[in-house]
Amino acid sequence: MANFVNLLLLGIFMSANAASAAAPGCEVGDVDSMRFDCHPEANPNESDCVSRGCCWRAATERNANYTKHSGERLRGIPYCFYPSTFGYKISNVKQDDSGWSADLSLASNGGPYGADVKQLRIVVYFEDEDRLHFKIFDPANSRYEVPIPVPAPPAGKIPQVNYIVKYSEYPFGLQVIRATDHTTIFNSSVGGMIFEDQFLQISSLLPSSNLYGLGEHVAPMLLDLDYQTISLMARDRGTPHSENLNLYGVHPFYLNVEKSGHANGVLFLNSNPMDIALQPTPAITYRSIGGIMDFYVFMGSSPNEVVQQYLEVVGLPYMPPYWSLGFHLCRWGYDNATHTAQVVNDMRKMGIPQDVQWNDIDYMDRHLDFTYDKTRYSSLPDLVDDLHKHGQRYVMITDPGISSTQSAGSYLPFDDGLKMDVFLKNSSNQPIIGRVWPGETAFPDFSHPNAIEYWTKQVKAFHAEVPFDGLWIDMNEVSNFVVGSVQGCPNNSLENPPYKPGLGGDHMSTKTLCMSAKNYNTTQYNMHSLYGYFEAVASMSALKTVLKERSIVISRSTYPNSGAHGGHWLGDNNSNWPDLYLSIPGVLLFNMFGIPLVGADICGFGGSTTPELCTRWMQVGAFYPFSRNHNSIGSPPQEPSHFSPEYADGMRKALLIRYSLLPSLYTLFWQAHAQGATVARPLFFEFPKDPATLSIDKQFLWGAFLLISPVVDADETSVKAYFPADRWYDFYTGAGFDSKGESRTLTAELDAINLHLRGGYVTIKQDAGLTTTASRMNNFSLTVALSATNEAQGVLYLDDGVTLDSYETGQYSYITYQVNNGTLVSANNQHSVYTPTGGKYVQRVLVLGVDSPPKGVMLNKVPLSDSDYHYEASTKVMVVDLSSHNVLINSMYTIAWL
Ligand code: MIG
Repeated sequence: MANFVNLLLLGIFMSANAASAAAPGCEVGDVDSMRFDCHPEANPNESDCVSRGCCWRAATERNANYTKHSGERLRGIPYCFYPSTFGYKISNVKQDDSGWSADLSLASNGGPYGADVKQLRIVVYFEDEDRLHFKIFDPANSRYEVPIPVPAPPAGKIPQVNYIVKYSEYPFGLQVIRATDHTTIFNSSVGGMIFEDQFLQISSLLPSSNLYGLGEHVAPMLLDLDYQTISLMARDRGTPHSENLNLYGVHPFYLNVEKSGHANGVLFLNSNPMDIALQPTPAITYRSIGGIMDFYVFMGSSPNEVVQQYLEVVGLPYMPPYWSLGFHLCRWGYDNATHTAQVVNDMRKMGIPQDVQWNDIDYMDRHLDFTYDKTRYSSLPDLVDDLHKHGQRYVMITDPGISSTQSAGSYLPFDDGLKMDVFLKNSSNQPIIGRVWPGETAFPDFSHPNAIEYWTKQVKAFHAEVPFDGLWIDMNEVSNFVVGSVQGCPNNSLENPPYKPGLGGDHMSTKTLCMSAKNYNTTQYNMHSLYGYFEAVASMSALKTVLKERSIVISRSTYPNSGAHGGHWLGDNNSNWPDLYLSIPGVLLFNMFGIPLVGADICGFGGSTTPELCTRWMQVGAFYPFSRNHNSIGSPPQEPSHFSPEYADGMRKALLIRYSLLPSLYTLFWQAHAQGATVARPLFFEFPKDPATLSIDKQFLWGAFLLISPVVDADETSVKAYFPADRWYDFYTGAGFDSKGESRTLTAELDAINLHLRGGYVTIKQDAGLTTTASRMNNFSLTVALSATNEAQGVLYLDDGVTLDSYETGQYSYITYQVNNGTLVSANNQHSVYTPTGGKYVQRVLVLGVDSPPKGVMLNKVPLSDSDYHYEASTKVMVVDLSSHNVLINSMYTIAWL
């Protein structure tokens, strides 16, 4: 009898399944790639799947394994997928001046992670010619939205826009189509949309699988769409072992390059922990555990324009001080100030450029912020003084955790924090206490209205003791050595959300505070990944008040808009070759995110470097926009001055080239600040129509004009470099060649890094000194790299390098260079207010690619004497010596050759 019942139940069960597989809407799964995963958690099975209102069927194609991956994530073609009838229905569509709005009603099963918001509202803003903005939210209950500044939607009439927006009624989906070429940029008409309190999901078809971004992660530049799930939630995680693990920062922005070479981008403005699932369809699925759906779609249509359009929303990068583009030296484990000073002296003695010396937590008294050890570091103020006397700078680390265990009255950073009520709180409204380097600590809530005043006070007090020049803000994910707090965390739905993103199997509060910890007006559940961002805002604000000049904040954790307040280093890498290589896509990624002041720990943080590795790393690191050698405690020394001349010479040479190029690098930073350009950029940004460039991340460009082709492997004496179709010139000899889009094998001895100038661009150099202070006293030179049509152009931005808002207040000069028909025109007529101190001159002009010996050269139409120029027939380089002609760099002049 019992058996009979079982059989009967089984029979019913099976027929129900048969019905479900054939259920309306399940045909969508006939094409494996059109399946969107309805059961991303571990151990999917048919009955769970069906009870979610989804379809269950084995996959037919390759990769039909649907196996466990990374411990708990699933990877492969889903067996459990959404029917084409799953989601919301749109009604009540109303046009207005700047877009339209509508109601969305749940018209099928909702999600399995809690109560669904059955009535949603969508508002679509036609914000700009190339930017669409839409929000899907709960009209009845206001929910957390990301508090970064974004442009207000236009009040008036819709401008002329380069896109068409369509929607499907049921299931509701939005389609955004670029008008000029009818490419569908965003398309969520695939079903599976869910909006619950703690689970928001939306999928979109991608126009192509050339996808970049979605950081922070350590991975090759081109994303893998083979059923990969990227998790985003700020986490203190050195050297992740999987490319998709969540890391220090959160940037839910991607850039996509279409077959045509046109590019588009999408920002999901959400700061809750999330998974982003990629599949080869190609398609993307966002699964966030909170907030609202707030999307920006950027039409491009070039990669450079996509980044520009993105930065118009999240904020342009700030303008760094000139000195911050010099070389920085740091380590964890300088036992005392004398040791630190010794390193600086060694660098000077060896004649290796250095602008900034740093200290790690070693300098602190018992690891207390805003103190220094009066024994080991008693001479710290003298060290800083000495640096300043040599035109150098000093930066030290500050951690967010403020010791909560000092006796009352003995440690103002804690006492002030209590008084000003700025600490994050636990469920009983007391400061939540974690454990970091100083022991038990409270954590400032940098989003608190009092935070800037509080932090400025501490920065100011410490600056009166140690006159530092910038702040290194570490551990701000926020990092915590215990899970949640010293008292643990309450057991509630914020700590244990019904859907937990990947996170490599971590708890939500692994290495951080409880999710239910309270910010001023919300919880860490929402604001966790903004901790470092708000700390950077407060730190830059404090520095402006205290220093009254430009400075740097180098932050480990970042979020969109962080670039407006400082830079970033890529965190704890290791001294090995793969990490040297991966630093390049890391740097390129953050340039796409609007944080161009970025670099990796040169020579590697953890582990022991080797002289060869460190030399190669110093050479590529000399071309990181932010160039800092940093080392972990216990690792052998890796300061350039530590190596024998065989190695140190190659390091010095690379740094001297960097220093000679600083006027051009600084101009790139200004273009980033003023126009949203990238500083270091991938080759595909300049050559998007050349498919060979789409995955190149072992070479990169500075702006449009300098190609950097480093050695990233051991024991190499050559490097294979790709040259997109254009004219290229060897940086060292000036000899040029025309590439048809080809790889070349270049000699790469240990003493030099391969560099090529791109035809069509004018590079502005200044003779290198050993500091930027010294370099700025030197004269300039120009290198004109002629294109195949004998043309070139360039710009130079000049200011004093330190004054706040030099550009905004007009205290700068802007010089343009135009070259054609054998004539270079330098023009200062757009803006010419700043003149370098003492007046600086153009000493030399090199013209590369001059086909035949010049018959004569004229400066401002006056012939130069024969001894003022010469021509190298073997390289086709013409050198014009202007040293006896007093040509000011910021003046109008012409140079013509026949
Ligand atoms: O728990 O301050 O990423 O650069 O040297 C480690 C010591 C804390 C982590 C940073 C690293 C720094 C180190 N810090």
